Amino acid sequence: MAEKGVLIYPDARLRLIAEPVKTVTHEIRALADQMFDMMHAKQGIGLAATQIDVQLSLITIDLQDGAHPSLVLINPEVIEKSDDMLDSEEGCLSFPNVYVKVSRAEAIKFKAQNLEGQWFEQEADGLLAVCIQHEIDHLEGKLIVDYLSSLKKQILRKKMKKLKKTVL
Ligand code: K1U
Ligand code: ZN
Repeated sequence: MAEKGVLIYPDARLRLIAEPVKTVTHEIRALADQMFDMMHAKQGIGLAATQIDVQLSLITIDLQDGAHPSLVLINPEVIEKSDDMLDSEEGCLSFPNVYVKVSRAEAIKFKAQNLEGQWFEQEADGLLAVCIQHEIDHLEGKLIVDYLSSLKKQILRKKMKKLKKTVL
């Protein structure tokens, strides 16, 4: 489970689909710890294992707002979505300095396993719901760029390639 950093678009590994976590082992708990460290270092509020080149269904979330506790979601799945939608400008650690307007369900119910391997269900709304949907997209190889028209997608892809060559 070695990792070097957060993968930057258009790295093809961001398109890989995560495998389910079979057993929550010490290695999985260590991976979650490592992901929290990386996410906090980059001032993110969420991170999917796919973003650090680990194809396992695991996400970490920490809104750091004093209202929502941090979350580790193993094998997460959305089981209900509101009809009400929320449009927001989403950032992504795999797209430095890029914000894309994405429309997502305003409220969701999800299930996941925790670090003890126990399944639980929870409801989320607002930024937490948006962040969980964004991270589950990562586990499925889907990225914010996929919510853009093909022309805007092409422009962003060129811009990111240039940025990767010059800065990253
Ligand atoms: O998945 C990621 O790359 C992390 C991403 C999560 C996310 C942010 C905003 C909407 C949906 C999902 C980030 O954390 S990018 C950083 C960012 O945009 C942000 C940071 C603090 C507060 C609010 C947004
Ligand atoms: Zn992201």
